[in-house]
Amino acid sequence: MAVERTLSIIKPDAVGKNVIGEIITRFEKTGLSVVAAKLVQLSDQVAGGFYAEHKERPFYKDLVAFMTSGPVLVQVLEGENAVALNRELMGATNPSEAAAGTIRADFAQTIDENAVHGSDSTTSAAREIGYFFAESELCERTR
Ligand code: RTP
Ligand code: MG
Repeated sequence: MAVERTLSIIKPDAVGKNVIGEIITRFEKTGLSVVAAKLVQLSDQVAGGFYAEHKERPFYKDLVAFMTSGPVLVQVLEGENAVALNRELMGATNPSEAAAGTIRADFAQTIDENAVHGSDSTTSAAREIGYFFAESELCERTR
């Protein structure tokens, strides 16, 4: 399997609950390594641009309001099969449908405030990583 990078965001609800460490521990325990990370307060413009693909969806306005409601931890995870592995650890978008033991099952209550984001493909990952990080900010770990 290929070593991949994926963009992970720990959303304002989870940052507010002080579970950044517990969530990152899950990534580290499954072989994913943090190669870049920053805690940031997103502006409307940055959050709106990040979720531009959802601009016409009914939940877009609420999504941007939520993502700007407090700081988020934006990070790049690296490892074998990182994109799919991260999505597996996160669980379904709606926490009530997320498999037991997943991050969303354990830390999120609603589809609107669901603890984490993870890139959904290697193509999205490349775009999303570039949206938040310069190439020079990505550290060498497993490569
Ligand atoms: P994410 O992008 O945050 O990793 O989540 P995802 O791929 O599982 O879900 P996506 O379809 O990309 O939706 C992005 C985020 O929008 C919110 N959402 N709300 N109320 C709704 O029906 C609804 N659907 C999506 C969620 O916060 C979701 O994570
Ligand atoms: Mg998505």
